[in-house]
Amino acid sequence: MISTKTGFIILAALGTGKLAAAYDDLLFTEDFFPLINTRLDPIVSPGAVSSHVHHVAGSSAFGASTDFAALQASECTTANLAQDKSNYWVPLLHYKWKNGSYSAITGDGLSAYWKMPLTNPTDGAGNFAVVPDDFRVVAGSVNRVTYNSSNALDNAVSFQCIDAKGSYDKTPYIPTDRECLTIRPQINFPECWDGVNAYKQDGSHVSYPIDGNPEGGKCPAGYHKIPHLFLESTYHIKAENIGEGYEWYPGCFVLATGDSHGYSFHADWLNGFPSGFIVDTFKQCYDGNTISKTCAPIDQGRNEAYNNGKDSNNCKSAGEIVNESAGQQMAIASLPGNNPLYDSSVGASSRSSNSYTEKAKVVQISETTQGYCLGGKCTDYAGSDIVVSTGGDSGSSVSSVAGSNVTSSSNGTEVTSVTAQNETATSSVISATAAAAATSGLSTSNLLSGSNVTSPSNETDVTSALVGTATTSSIDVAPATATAASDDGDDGAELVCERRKKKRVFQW
Ligand SMILES: *[C@@H]1O[C@H](CO)[C@@H](O)[C@H](O)[C@H]1NC(C)=O
Ligand SMILES: *[C@@H]1O[C@H](CO)[C@@H](O)[C@H](O)[C@H]1NC(C)=O
Ligand SMILES: *[C@@H]1O[C@H](CO)[C@@H](O)[C@H](O)[C@H]1NC(C)=O
Ligand SMILES: *[C@@H]1O[C@H](CO)[C@@H](O)[C@H](O)[C@H]1NC(C)=O
Ligand SMILES: *[C@@H]1O[C@H](CO)[C@@H](O)[C@H](O)[C@H]1NC(C)=O
Ligand SMILES: *[C@@H]1O[C@H](CO)[C@@H](O)[C@H](O)[C@H]1NC(C)=O
Ligand SMILES: CC(=O)N[C@H]1CO[C@H](CO)[C@@H](O)[C@@H]1O
Ligand SMILES: CC(=O)N[C@H]1CO[C@H](CO)[C@@H](O)[C@@H]1O
Repeated sequence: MISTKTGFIILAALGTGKLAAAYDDLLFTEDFFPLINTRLDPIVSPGAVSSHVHHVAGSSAFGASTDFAALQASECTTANLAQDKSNYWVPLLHYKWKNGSYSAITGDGLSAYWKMPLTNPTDGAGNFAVVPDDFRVVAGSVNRVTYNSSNALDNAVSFQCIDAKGSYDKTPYIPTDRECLTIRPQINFPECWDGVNAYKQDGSHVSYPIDGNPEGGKCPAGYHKIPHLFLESTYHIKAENIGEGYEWYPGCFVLATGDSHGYSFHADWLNGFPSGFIVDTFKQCYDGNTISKTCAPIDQGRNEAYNNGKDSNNCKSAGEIVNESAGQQMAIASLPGNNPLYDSSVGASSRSSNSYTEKAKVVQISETTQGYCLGGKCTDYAGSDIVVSTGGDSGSSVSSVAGSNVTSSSNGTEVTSVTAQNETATSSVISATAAAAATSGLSTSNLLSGSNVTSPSNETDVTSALVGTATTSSIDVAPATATAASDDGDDGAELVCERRKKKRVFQW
């Protein structure tokens, strides 16, 4: 599947090169399984909890302070190119339910297209600069609130929509005039570099070409051409990837930044390639006219033997996570961080600036914390110290949280359903819970289940509780990994388990 895709794109790119001289030519592609969805950003917020949740792919070392050395030393990557120990991340896409809660949309991970600016080299054909090992770059801007079609940065971001009629349209914003069956936020990275700095906070170590076209062109004076990265994050929009009851309406998709329009979309690349890899590969595989279809470093990198024997499908995060839910298994009342809903086309003023105190912390990932992705299936943080997010626009109602010893830290938070941590969900356990609820006259939709579930705050409104009455002391969660096998047709169980049964199937 992947090689078919690659083959197809190479052909398409060669065609493009002949017809439209202004576009860069493809060198190689990469497909990434998701690694983790969490509120960390080692480029923009090193060592700290970052401002919004990221959909992260690549090296297993990803954490709050990851650097080139940590990437190179990491065990594996979720890329299908073993040499690439980089991390890449974008804001996660969420669905806003009509009741105001949010669910993360299960994504396909990322795809990268490495292109070489063959058609407009500034320093002579094939003479590309090699970026430093600790090169870092952020493409796009989280603060952008305008769109100017003459501006390369604004043109770098787009949303590809495939609708039910099969039409395949690209807009600079998230479409609101039709339902997309597939939506793909995507971005071109700058392909000009100042030749000196590995990173500058203001982004001036890199630049887009000067003519407004982010996909190829002349660099500003003093900047050198570097390989061009185009990054896609694909979401298939259906109940399976969002939650039962999903229904499209204009404005229902919201980036983790709180933005329903999309101008704030951006992406980060923390370099983890072996020194000079991309330019060396170009030199080895470009025959002066086209890129060879067989290219030794790429062919070799597709082999899992070079990824410590791990297929990109079973490379698991060994880095860090933030102790909160990203809404992947249960809907959350607000987006993690201080990210109330806003529309980036209305201008900066629509972005509210609540006073906000960060409560969440950076935690080393482990089997206890869960919260990582494996084979395209992602779970939320489930450590004992989970924080209920209340920083957003929908006030104090938390529909559900998951974790062992779940506590609602915020005063007045309404918790209507809690599931306890501890794995091995089986249909019999879930049924037992639902059956116990039925016999005790409790409403399954307000079921508080689990061992040692406590509601410490007196203001917390727990509408009903079922503690310790199930036949096992460790009532499931086994979140996303619970499969359709647990669908025993018991409607009571469905209510409790609908989110955790979401299939996290990575598909191409
Ligand atoms: C749009 O961008 C171009 C090129 O950067 C600039 O010259 C022009 O002033 C911008 N237009 C507006 C309305 O900002
Ligand atoms: C997680 O969040 C809680 C609540 O704010 C905090 O007190 C705790 O220290 C955090 N856990 C870790 C391991 O940092
Ligand atoms: C849950 O709470 C009990 C009682 O406070 C405590 O003994 C136990 O260690 C806690 N479990 C976890 C996983 O934190
Ligand atoms: C909002 O609706 C979703 C989908 O039905 C549900 O999962 C979530 O718990 C609801 N939130 C509240 C606060 O009721
Ligand atoms: C909870 O909120 C109420 C009213 O807003 C306040 O009176 C009370 O002191 C708060 N309790 C805590 C523990 O913060
Ligand atoms: C909770 O509040 C009620 C009335 O508001 C009070 O009677 C009760 O003692 C409180 N419980 C605790 C544990 O503080
Ligand atoms: C994943 C997990 O935390 N599993 C635990 C479930 O509970 C049993 C018994 O308490 C533990 O042994 C498991 O480690
Ligand atoms: C999983 C867990 O924390 N179980 C505890 C529940 O509470 C009983 C009694 O308080 C403990 O003995 C269990 O270890």
